[in-house]
Amino acid sequence: MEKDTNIIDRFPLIKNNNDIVYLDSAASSQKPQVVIDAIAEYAKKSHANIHRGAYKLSLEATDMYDETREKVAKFIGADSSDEIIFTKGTTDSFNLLSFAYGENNISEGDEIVISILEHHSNILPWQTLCARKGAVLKYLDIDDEGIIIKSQIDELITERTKIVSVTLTSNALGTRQELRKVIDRAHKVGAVVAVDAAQAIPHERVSVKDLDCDFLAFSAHKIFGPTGVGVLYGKMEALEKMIPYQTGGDMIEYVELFESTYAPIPTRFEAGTPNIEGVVGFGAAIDFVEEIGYDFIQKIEGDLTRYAYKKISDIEHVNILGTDDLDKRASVISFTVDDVHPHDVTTILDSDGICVRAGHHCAQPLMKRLGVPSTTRASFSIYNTYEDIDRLCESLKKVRKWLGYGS
Ligand code: C6P
Repeated sequence: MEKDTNIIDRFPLIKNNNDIVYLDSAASSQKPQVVIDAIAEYAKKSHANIHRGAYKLSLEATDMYDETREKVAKFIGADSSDEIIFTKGTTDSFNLLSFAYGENNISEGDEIVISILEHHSNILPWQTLCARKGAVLKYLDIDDEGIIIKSQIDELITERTKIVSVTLTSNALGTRQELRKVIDRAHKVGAVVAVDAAQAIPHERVSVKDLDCDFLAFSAHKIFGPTGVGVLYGKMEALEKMIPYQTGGDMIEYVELFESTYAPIPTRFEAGTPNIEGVVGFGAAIDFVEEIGYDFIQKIEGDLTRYAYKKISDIEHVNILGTDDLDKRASVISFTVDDVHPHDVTTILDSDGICVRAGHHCAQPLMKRLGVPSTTRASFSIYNTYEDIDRLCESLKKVRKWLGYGS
């Protein structure tokens, strides 16, 4: 693959740092200039607090904030921008959801079903809800490829199940899940379904209509946007069953001495001054994705993943985890190196300027299930090249030799 200089030119950190090979976009993607500019222009020309001022500058900032809400709604196919709640990120979205929905809709003996693939942010909020309410947390298991096993779905999701919360793409393995059967079964038994789209939405169009999920969570910083901004989408009928999570400024209608009434949805769930510049930058990130298109993203990432999978598989003592069916894999490759701890692998790669992530990837139950303490993970985005992968592989071949192994 020739370097797509057009794309690389649009990402200043990539363009200006040839010494770095950034292969950690699953943790956080780099930002294109248009996103950086949108944040800077907002700060230079349009900043004021929102929903408060009757003056023009504040109204303009409010319009910009709400414009992104419209863009997100259109981006994921929501019925209305009122179904889009801005949060700090996917973690915040799940904490909001588990408290605000769980408080009035979960009782002792109810069951919540998640999968063993989940990121901690889609585990701990349910653990704490279950502990508060005396509910039971259950896990869907995976097969050797890292795909949720379909045959257990009917047995695990029963009349007692009230919430099913599952990821569309695993952050640790990169496996993409086909959730149709899970979602249909959950709805059949009257449960609501939340989908973690944090690792899916950077790579594929995610439609809440096609999924028919009740809730969806993702973060802006994994899709070329700023950190500290995310989304909880909810079908309006599901959002109406939620109580406020955080209380205070902006989320109220009237406050009396001993009781208050709340603002309409979604403002009801956005207490305090939000990350306005982050939301404005998020709007620019969505425009950027719509401009380049998912076909373009998938072509580049698909080519890179196929190339990397083959090259990494060919390295002796390196073991890739998850499926070898690359259609079921996002642009993420997790691997172990025989006899070497992933942190040592990462340190050696870093000495060659290669940025990959090592550890349990905030998915400790999955690591246990896979029988590994941790892995090294390389993830690719549109600004990566075959040359980046060659550099990764050259460095990887040195790892065991550096540590005194023959090969
Ligand atoms: N995964 C990774 O390196 P936040 O941190 O709130 O923006 O996103 C949390 C989260 C939730 N679900 C999935 C599937 C995720 O991958 C993440 C974040 C990063 O894999 C940081 S641990």
